[in-house]
Amino acid sequence: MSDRIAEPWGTRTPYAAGERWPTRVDTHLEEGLEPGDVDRWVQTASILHSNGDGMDIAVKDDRIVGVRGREVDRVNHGRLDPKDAFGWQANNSPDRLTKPLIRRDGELVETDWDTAMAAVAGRAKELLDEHGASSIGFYTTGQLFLEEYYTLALIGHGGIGTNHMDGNTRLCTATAAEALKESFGCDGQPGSYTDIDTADVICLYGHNMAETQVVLWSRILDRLAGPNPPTIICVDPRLTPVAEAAGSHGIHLAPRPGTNVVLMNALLHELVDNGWVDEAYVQEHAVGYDELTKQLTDYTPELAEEICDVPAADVRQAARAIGTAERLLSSVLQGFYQSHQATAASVQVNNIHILRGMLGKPGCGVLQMNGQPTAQNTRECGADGDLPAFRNWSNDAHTEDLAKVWNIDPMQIPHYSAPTHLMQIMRYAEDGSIRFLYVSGTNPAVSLPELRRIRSILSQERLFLVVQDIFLSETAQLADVVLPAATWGEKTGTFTNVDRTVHLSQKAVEPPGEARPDLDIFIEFAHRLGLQDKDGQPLVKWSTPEGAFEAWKECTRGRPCDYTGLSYDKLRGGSGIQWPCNEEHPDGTERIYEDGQFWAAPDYCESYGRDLVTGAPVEPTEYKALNPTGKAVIKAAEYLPPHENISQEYPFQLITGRTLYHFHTRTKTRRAPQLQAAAPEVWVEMSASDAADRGWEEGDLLRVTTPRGEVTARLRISGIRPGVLFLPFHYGYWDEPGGHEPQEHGRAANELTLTDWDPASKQPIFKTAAAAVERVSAGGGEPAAAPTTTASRPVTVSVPPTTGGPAAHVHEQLASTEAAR
Ligand SMILES: Nc1nc2c(c(=O)[nH]1)N[C@H]1C(S)=C(S)[C@@H](COP(=O)(O)OP(=O)(O)OC[C@H]3O[C@@H](n4cnc5c(=O)[nH]c(N)nc54)[C@H](O)[C@@H]3O)O[C@H]1N2
Ligand SMILES: Nc1nc2c(c(=O)[nH]1)N[C@H]1C(S)=C(S)[C@@H](COP(=O)(O)OP(=O)(O)OC[C@H]3O[C@@H](n4cnc5c(=O)[nH]c(N)nc54)[C@H](O)[C@@H]3O)O[C@H]1N2
Ligand SMILES: [Mo]
Repeated sequence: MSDRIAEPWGTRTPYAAGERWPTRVDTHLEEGLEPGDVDRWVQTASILHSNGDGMDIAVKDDRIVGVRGREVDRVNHGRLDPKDAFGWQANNSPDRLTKPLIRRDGELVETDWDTAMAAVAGRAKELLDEHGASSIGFYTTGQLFLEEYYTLALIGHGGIGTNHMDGNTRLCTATAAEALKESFGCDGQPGSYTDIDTADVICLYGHNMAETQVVLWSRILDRLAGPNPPTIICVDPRLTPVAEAAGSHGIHLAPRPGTNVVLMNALLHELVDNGWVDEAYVQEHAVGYDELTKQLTDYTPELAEEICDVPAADVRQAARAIGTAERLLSSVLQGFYQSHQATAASVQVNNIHILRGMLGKPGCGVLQMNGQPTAQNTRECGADGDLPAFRNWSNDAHTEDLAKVWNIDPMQIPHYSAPTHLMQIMRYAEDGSIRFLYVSGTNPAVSLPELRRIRSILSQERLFLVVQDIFLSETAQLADVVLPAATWGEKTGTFTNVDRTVHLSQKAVEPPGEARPDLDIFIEFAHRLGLQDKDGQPLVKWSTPEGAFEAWKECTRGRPCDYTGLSYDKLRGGSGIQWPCNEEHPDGTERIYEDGQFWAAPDYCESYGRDLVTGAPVEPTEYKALNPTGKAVIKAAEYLPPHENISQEYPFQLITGRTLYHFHTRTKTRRAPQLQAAAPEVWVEMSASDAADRGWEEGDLLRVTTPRGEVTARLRISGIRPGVLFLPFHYGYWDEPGGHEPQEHGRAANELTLTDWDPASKQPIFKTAAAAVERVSAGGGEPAAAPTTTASRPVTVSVPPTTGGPAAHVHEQLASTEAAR
């Protein structure tokens, strides 16, 4: 047994380099139930992060009553993340949406499906007739299933013909995709989670894996607890659990937020200077090396010390570890993707691997991480605006090929310019050219930057807002029509994690009330619009998830993300399987780019790349000249200062992010009592020296302001670097009296963030803003209610530890006890 709130990573199962990671099967059931009481176990995978942990849902009397990790799954070997152990309770929540809602005289009232869908399709048709396809926008998520994204992409790109389609993956891993496209010509992770089992150096760039991919971090902890542990390098301005591990097993570099490019360039500078470069690999498999070495000249460790405020000696030490590693694994996440110069910095991580020839070999992965469980599919299927199966919108042959798959005219597929990214979609809605916005599985009224502006855009009279959700979120409260969806456990489909592992997630129970799978709702929308192919047949030709999957397989034939060798049957029963999976690789593919061959040839690549400073797409002819044979592309980048800098008025850098116990806007984790109790309300983190300078103490009530708004929160004095504030972004307003906006004090971090994005990936910047902070009142010795087990651990006073008690017990079955049986 383990209290999974007090010990989120559970019991250690140490192993040595090259050994198989031991299994540990975690089970959590409703209080009073034993495994023998369960009627059936239904196969699925995690939906509350991108790790893709395989699990089974326990069903009793047609209700979900718990979960168990899947021992046979390659990803987790039986383990569960605390969010998965407890988060399923949200499915059973009494306040699920069970009927469609429609706005009548300003109020949302219950209605039937026919009325709701007639209103949605009717308004879309009117607008198509009057204003054309560009009056219609779609904004989806990284939390639906592959089958749903593919159907939505077909409707948007192939049927309606709008270029205004994006996913919240824009806020999440647009930079992961862009960095992979820039360096390797195509999205898709080179590495595999099994690289953890053999790596001797593991670098985590702006990635608090301990809190955000708990099971993957457990795998690293088990290596650290075994013989010959790897060296850990952590780049993060906060003292996260990852940084603490790096402190004892490697190096923690805590740069000023927004200076990642300088630090990366300094690391590369040292690799080149010390000859830690695989010249033969670079010569044979890459272009752009000479430009890089020229760019690096000035980026000495001393410059990094000056700009990033990281000791030059630490930079040298980290570079030596990276430069002399035999098997180097890197992972990158929001500390890079949502910070200043996102793509430019992330690409430098790829450059390290190219320079060191550390790709396509065991232990040598780059994980340009995902965050959401199904974000990879949003990107693959084209629900983020890209063309399905990594087709290149600026290559006419690719559009023609796609049109053939869909049996439509190529001219019907918009490809005259890059797809409209989300922040631009919001701008078009603001200025009135987009009149219809269909939002599914995301909560922009809490998750987008500058919320005051977003609320005013979404609540406009002239915008017809459709929201498809499972709860009445802050965004749903602003809608004209709300469509109640079925979710994970209540519908069947597949999804793909960051290391390309495809899992089947099966329906375990009926959805509540009249809630319907997102797939069924999209298909009905298409039919009501009368969308047709060239022969006058319905454009969407499937009516079941498996039908959609089979159609998707055809769409991927011959493309990098080839699914043709997969089927629901093949995915049933065992472990998830990594794409590409086809005739040549019937059991999937552990690592790609094994032979230094990339998907970067001009006629095959997904993208010709962009200018990292201006974001302008590279012209096809330019790309052909630069990279005629499809090698890896080394792209150099110079540092540019952030747009919003600290000043006398706003002297702090504000970063925002996550805590282990909550998922995003908490629509699910708030409804799981164990998780909510662990992190019940918003807090703000500040360093001990900044607090002492002001005479402030743990628990004082502070007001944080930027030119956009204010947030009031209790002070947690944590291990964050001086000059920086941290706010978790999980706390919106739906569970406060009053609903969708702040009544008195703001508490959503995005009241404060700015409208700005990376030029190449168009990912909004959530991690560099200038802020002021003042004290509203003293806390009277009462500490902030922030977790003690995570990056928010208090450093000045002793605070009762975060625990979960009996309700948070997870049963662990360790491999050794199993063998002993
Ligand atoms: N518990 C939990 N897990 C989750 C999620 C969740 O909501 N809760 N969400 C999932 C999703 S969608 C995502 S995208 C991932 C995100 O996972 P992560 O990226 O690991 O999480 P974040 O907290 O957003 O940011 C990571 C770190 O970036 C650091 N950082 C901020 N600014 C900078 C900078 O300028 N430079 C550097 N080097 N570091 C910086 C922060 O201090 C923070 O510790 O998590 C996934 N997993
Ligand atoms: N300040 C700041 N802002 C951030 C970030 C940050 O680090 N800092 N991180 C950004 C990142 S990386 C991300 S991924 C976003 C996340 O931002 P959001 O996507 O807005 O957050 P969620 O709470 O996950 O919203 C998902 C919604 O989908 C609903 N839902 C869940 N399952 C289903 C389903 O099966 N069908 C349907 N139709 N609906 C469903 C949920 O109830 C919820 O309302 O936030 C971004 N915003
Ligand atoms: Mo994300």
